Amino acid sequence: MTAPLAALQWDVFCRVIDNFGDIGVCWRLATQLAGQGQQVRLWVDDASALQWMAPDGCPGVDVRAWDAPVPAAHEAPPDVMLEAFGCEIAPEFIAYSAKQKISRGHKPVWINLEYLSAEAYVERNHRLPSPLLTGPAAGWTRWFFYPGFTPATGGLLREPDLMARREAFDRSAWRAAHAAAFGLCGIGPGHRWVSLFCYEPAALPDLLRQCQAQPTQLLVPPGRPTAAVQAVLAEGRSEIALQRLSDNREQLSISYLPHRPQAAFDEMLWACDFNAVRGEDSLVRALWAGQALVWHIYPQHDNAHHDKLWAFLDWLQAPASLRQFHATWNGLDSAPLQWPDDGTLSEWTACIAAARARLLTQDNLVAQLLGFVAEKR
Ligand code: TRH
Repeated sequence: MTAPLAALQWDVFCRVIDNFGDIGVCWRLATQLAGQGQQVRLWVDDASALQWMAPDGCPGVDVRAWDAPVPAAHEAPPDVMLEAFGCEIAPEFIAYSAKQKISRGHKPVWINLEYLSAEAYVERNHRLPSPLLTGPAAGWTRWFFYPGFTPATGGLLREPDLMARREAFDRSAWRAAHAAAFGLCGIGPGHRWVSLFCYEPAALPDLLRQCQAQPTQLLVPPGRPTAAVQAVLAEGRSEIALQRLSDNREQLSISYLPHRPQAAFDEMLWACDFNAVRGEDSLVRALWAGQALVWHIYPQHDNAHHDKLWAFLDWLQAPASLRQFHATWNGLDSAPLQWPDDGTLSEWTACIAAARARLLTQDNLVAQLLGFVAEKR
């Protein structure tokens, strides 16, 4: 049993490759560490998305530009250095940290937090050391830390009070407020609410076409999802006329959403019967939402994402219909998209709820990181 960790100084490093997942994951990590009484400096090369993702900031989290000077003499040096997704901490910071080590006597715990995957290598590589052989930190160890879906991995980001907030969420009130804000009328209890956070799936015209067959409220976040939907509509590929900010037409109503803070993004997922998500962070949040989902996986040039997708679906114990839906949504085969009827949707929801129940028996990522650091210090 590891003793609880005193408040430590964490330096978290994030480089934004594209989209919002890099900073989205790092922000959740930083705030959840701060929620456990830790002090966090978040070094990021592009903090622009935080303006809408986290407009109020967070006590205990100090956001710094990637190329800002190293901490001043009166500031606490790092107890933990965590680089997200192999982003390579700046040499200046490593040199600074090595100098602090000489004066303080003990070196920081250095962690490389990896991407999320359900593939088998994750369990094998989790907690492996990588000794540094050269440079000012020669002789130190960098530790690989893998998030994941099984007890032998680092787990997933989850705030301690998340499920309580999820339970207390009033879905009807959220939907009514959304309808009022978007001037929607005629949205009854029989409507299916669907969120669409995706890249540019080839099956999007099919999805839009099939959504018209029953009363559906489609929530489309800004950026690539909105552009993708509007491109389909403009080309007439789904036989729906181009719509404005929001519109009620026949059975399908589409709302184009503005960017919203992460907590509000989560609530959108809780409010829906079906969530299309993408990347890494929104997938995890959709699992916690416990509703039926489809994952648009981040595509890699060598198609490495195919194995990653199948590994996830295996872990999920996804029924055949949900596997097929993922294959089509991700362009892995050209079978027609089969939008679920009510019975199939219930089956998918039950699958996600069961997966969530398995995950809830495991420690969350921050709890595991705290335990790991306590062990290695
Ligand atoms: O945006 P993503 O596709 O991010 C990524 C990046 O592309 C990254 O390079 C890649 O490595 C990774 O995927 C796998 O999807 P993701 O991970 O779901 O991140 C989106 C974040 O944006 C998530 O934290 C939720 C947040 N978000 C909001 O908070 N409010 C919003 O309105 C929207 C649309 C998103």
